[in-house]
Amino acid sequence: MRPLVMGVLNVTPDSFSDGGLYLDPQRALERGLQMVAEGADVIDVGGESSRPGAEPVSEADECRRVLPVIEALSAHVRVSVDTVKPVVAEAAVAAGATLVNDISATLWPVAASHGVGWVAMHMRGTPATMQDDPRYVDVVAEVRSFVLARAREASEAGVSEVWIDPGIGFGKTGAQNLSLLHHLPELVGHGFSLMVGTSRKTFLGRLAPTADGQPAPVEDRLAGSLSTATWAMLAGAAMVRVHDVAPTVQAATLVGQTRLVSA
Ligand code: HH2
Repeated sequence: MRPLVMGVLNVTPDSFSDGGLYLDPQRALERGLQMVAEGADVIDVGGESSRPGAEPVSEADECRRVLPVIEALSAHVRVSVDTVKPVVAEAAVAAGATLVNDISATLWPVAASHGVGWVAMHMRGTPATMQDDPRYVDVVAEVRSFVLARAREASEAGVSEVWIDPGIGFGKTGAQNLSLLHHLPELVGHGFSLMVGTSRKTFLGRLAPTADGQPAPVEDRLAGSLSTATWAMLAGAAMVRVHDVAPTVQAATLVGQTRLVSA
């Protein structure tokens, strides 16, 4: 079986890549269905940007943004909700989401009480402060022990589907992101599925700077996104979170087929 592809659908005015494009629920639904047609296995609906310095959103506004989209899309595909708010997670599950994608790694009680899956992602601090001089003694060991501890807590609380995610770009320098990618196999084999999100992130833009030394703009980060998603899948990620679904599904299919050949 090939690794799963989670398509990103941000119903926000300010997400770093697709902000402002899908605030209208009908447009969001169309974008979601387009990603389903391209082969997405899960659509991750988010109503609050986590980019550094993003404006906080109230529970009511976040619900207003995500719930109609989740309700409509969940008739067609598995839907996850990208939130850090228990109230929003609960309402999203009632609307049809079956996976809580939680960058704060705190919402497992919601997943436990509703019998849905949960993603434990590592972040240093909060989105507002996470990129202020991130330092670790050993980034790989610290991220691994954090996500595994949270995952075990969730498992003990009764969550049967637990994902771990190193949180690429969440309070990490470019070098720390690369180190985490290099050591991804150390997150595999602990009893939890690994998911990874590198899609269009700034460190990929910095690897391919423009002529004046600026990071490549988001629309020019496909090569980095696809190669790091493929890297992650080969390293054992069971799911990648991406904006560019069609090419990533091709890469995932290739990874799945090479596994069959070597079996
Ligand atoms: N990255 C983003 C948001 N949610 N969830 C998981 N599990 N892993 C990730 O790497 C991850 C995530 C950031 O990307 P995006 O949603 O495109 O941007 P924004 O936070 O600005 O809405």
